[in-house]
Amino acid sequence: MTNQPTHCDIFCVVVDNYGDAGVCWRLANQLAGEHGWRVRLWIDDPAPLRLLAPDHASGPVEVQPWPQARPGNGCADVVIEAFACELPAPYVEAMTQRPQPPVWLNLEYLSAESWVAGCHGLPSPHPRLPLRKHFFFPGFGPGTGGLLRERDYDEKRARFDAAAFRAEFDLPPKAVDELTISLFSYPDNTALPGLLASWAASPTPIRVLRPGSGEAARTTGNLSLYPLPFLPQVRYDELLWACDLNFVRGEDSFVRAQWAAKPFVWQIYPQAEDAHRVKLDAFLALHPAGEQLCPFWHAWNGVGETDWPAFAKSLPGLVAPMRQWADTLAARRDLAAELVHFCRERLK
Ligand code: TRH
Repeated sequence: MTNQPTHCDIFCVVVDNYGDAGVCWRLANQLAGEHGWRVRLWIDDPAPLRLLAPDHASGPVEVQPWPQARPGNGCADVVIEAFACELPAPYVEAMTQRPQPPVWLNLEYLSAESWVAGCHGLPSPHPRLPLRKHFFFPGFGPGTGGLLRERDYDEKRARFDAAAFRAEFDLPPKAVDELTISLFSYPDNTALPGLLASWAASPTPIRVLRPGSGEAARTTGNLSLYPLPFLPQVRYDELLWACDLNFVRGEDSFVRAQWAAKPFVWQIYPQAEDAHRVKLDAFLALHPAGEQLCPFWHAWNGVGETDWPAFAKSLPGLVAPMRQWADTLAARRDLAAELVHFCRERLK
C-alpha cells in the first residue's frame, strides 16, 4: 500500500428501522476517525442519519445520497456493500478499470450461529467480471469479523455522570430502591402490555425510560413511564449506562447493551418462518448467563409468558456474567480493526 489514505465507499440501503444505517454510520466513523481512511457513505434514505447523527455533516465521513447521486468516475480501494444491497452496475464496471481491483466486501448481519466463522472471509467470484467479493461476518467468536467498538469507549464511560444525565432530562435523582430501565423494542411486541402491568404492580418503584416513543409520561402504580427523545447514537450509550436493565432490539443496540455490561433483554428482529429463534438460541448458548436469561428472553420474543418477579429476582446475579461477557468480547480485535487488517492483507 502507498502512504495515501485508503479510500473507502460504503453503500447502504435502509430496509426499515434504524439498524442498517446505525451499523454503517458507526463503521464509517471508526474507519475515518480511528484508521484515517477517506470514507464516503452512500445511503438511499438520509432520514435515519438525521436522527442517529444530527451533526454528521461536520464529521470526517462524507455522506452522499444514493442512488440520486451516483459515484462518478473511479471507485475506492475498499468497497463495502452493506447487507447485500446491490451496487450500481456502472460502479461495478468501474471497479474493473483499476490496475488492481478494489477489496470488495459484503458486510453481513450479526449472528452467533456456529457456521459464521466458517463463512467469514470467503470469496465469491463475480460471474462475468474479473472481480471477487468477500463475505465479512461480524461475530462473537474467533474466526469472525468481531463487533463494532470504538477505541475511546472505556474513556467515555469513565467520564459519564449519571446524575447529570438524569438532571438534563428532568428526571428526579435516583431513589435507593428504584430500578431504572431503558426500553427499546418493536412496536408490536405482544409481551409488552403484560410486562407493563407487572411493573405497575411491583413492590418497589420502576422508572422506564423510553427513547423515541413519542408517548406522554404516565404513572401507574409503581411504574413511571418516561418518554425520551430519540437520542443521537453517541448519547444512546449514555442511556444504557444510566440504567440498571436495558431492553434492546435488532443488531446495533443489542451490541451496545453488551458493551454497557448491564443486565439486558434482547428482542431479536423477527424473520420469516421463525428463523430468528435459532439465532436467539445460538446467542443464549454462548452467553455465560444464557440459562438464566432464557425463559424471560424467550417470552419477550413471543414464546411463553414473561415472569417479571422471577426475572427481577435474578437481576443481581446477572451483573457479574454481563461484565465477564463484555470483558471477553472487548479483549479481541474490534470489527473496524478486523476489517482494516483484512483489507491490508489484500491491498499489499
Ligand atoms: O432499528 P433496529 O430494529 O434495526 C434492525 C436491525 O439492525 C436488524 O438486524 C435489521 O435487519 C433491521 O433493522 C432492518 O435496531 P438496531 O439494530 O438496534 O438499530 C437501532 C439504532 O438506533 C442503533 O444504532 C441504536 C440507535 N438508537 C439511537 O441512536 N438512539 C436512540 O434513542 C435509540 C432508541 C436507538
